[in-house]
Amino acid sequence: MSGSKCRVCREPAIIDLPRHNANFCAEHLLQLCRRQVEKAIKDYDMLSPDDRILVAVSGGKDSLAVWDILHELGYAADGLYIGLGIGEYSDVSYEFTRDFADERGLTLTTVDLRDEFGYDVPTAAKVTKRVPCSACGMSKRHIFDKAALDGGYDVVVTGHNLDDEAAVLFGNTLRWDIDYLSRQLPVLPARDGFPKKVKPLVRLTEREMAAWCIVRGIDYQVEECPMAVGNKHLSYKEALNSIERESPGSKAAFYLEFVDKMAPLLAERRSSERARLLACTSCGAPTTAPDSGDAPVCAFCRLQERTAGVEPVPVEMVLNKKAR
Ligand code: Q46
Ligand code: ZN
Ligand code: ZN
Repeated sequence: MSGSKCRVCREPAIIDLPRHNANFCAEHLLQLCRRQVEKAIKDYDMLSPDDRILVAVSGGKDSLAVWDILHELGYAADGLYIGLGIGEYSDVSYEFTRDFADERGLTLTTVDLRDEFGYDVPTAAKVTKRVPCSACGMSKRHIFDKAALDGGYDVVVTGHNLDDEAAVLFGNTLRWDIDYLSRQLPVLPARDGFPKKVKPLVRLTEREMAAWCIVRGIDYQVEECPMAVGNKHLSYKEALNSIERESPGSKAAFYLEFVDKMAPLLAERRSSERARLLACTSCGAPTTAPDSGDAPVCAFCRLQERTAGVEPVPVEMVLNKKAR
């Protein structure tokens, strides 16, 4: 960066952003990030000034940055952290989240999977014999949805950024998974049993969010989750990064043009999928009707049944098994 100047003020730059074909100083990087969030909120009708907002926080850069930006922009946003039981990774992630909330006087609620539901992510991965992210992601979605509805929140905010969304879109497109594609939107409206969900960081990259945290002095979990093994999104991100290096702006075009041009064509698919949902007979959450005609029980309740009474499995045990 030596010698390069900020596009706005001509002071020394701290970051180059090839997709904007420009360099920025710290102050104008923050301004750019704020403006991109404001634009996403406005373009996709994400939030109203008097909404009660619940932010899904993990202790990573994206969720702490989105909480910070919303707080700065004047939105009333509380945080919810879920203790996933992923060894030291979870302990450290919680500490960053708690310190962030304490320093700013923000309200943080914590739900511990093992204390409240009798399992953790490593144990769920061992019992289901599937990649840890599938039980983990499902559990998080269920708990955030329920907490938002029970707590009277208008909307759940997640820290998914442009890299995350483009990688998921890439995977769904490789498989032409129309059901997933039809739901891959920056805003999912509220419907029976589901709160409204929004992703204000869809116009910003991982690198920009890391820079936001550094400039703002936010300490966050820099380690990758050790249970991300087998998660294909990492290789999709690498593939997109190499395209982006050759052709800056490709990632944003891929995702944002999908949202503008393709997603509206999939609206019918979304509504037909909605019609297939029934209430779980155990917890009341919406779930797909079983083909067998049995009483519907949601994936979260089924996971709780399968893990009931199973001794906690250490993270290392699940990882070693994957490595063999
Ligand atoms: S926490 Fe859970 Fe992630 Fe770890 S196990 Fe996968 S989904 S990678 S965001
Ligand atoms: Zn500047
Ligand atoms: Zn249920």
